[in-house]
Amino acid sequence: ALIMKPQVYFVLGGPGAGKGTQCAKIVEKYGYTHLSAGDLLRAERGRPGSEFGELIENYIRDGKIVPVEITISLLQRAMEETMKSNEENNKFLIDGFPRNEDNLQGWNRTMDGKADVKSVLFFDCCNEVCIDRCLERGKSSGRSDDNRESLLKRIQTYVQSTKPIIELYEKQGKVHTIDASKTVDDVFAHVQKIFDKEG
Ligand code: UP5
Ligand code: MG
Repeated sequence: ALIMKPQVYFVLGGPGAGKGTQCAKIVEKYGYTHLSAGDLLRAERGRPGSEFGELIENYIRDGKIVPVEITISLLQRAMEETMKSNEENNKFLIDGFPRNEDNLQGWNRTMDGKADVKSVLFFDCCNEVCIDRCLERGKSSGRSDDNRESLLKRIQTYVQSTKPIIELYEKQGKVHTIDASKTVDDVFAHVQKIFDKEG
């Protein structure tokens, strides 16, 4: 049988830019598998017996980026699980990763030749809107990082560490920049233009 390689879109943008919201809509319409690195880390944090639970919680609350070995192993396992039942389930949205140089190097080290990065969806949204959305969500999300103190740190990490990664991919001509400050439907209209072309 053919060994299919995972076809990956990285989905990046500030905290609360709408990555998860748009990924859900892409899954529904285009049949991708959505892997949120943040969700995978939160699940690992809550897994009884996890040796990383406390470390992950401390990093998330401080808006810092978890060492890549942990994140990559979770992503890799999730991709393998998805493709185990059907190899043709090889289209992935990797949401919220890679966020820094350590993430990028870890990905390249581990996944080189094993997965194709098709392109990067960059949900571009100003910091003020990002903060407002997360604070609003924080009223009911239960996320330990949806508070003003954590948010300032998340924004700082985003600007200092993640933006340069997006710029790096931009230089390779791999980035689709999407204005994420519009309504959910308007943002998705732009997303659809991209996926209708690229599949
Ligand atoms: N909303 C969404 N779109 C809207 C729109 N167009 N108009 C109005 N409202 C909109 O949306 C956020 C909120 O805004 C929701 O209430 C939504 O209804 C509304 P969401 O789709 O959840 O945005 P998203 O970009 O997914 O926001 P999220 O908070 O998940 O982004 P982060 O990047 O901050 O969080 P993530 O879960 O990816 O990471 C959390 C932490 O995990 C990181 O800070 C880091 O500590 C750690 N992490 C790592 O260490 N490594 C990783 O690789 C990944 C994460
Ligand atoms: Mg999210």
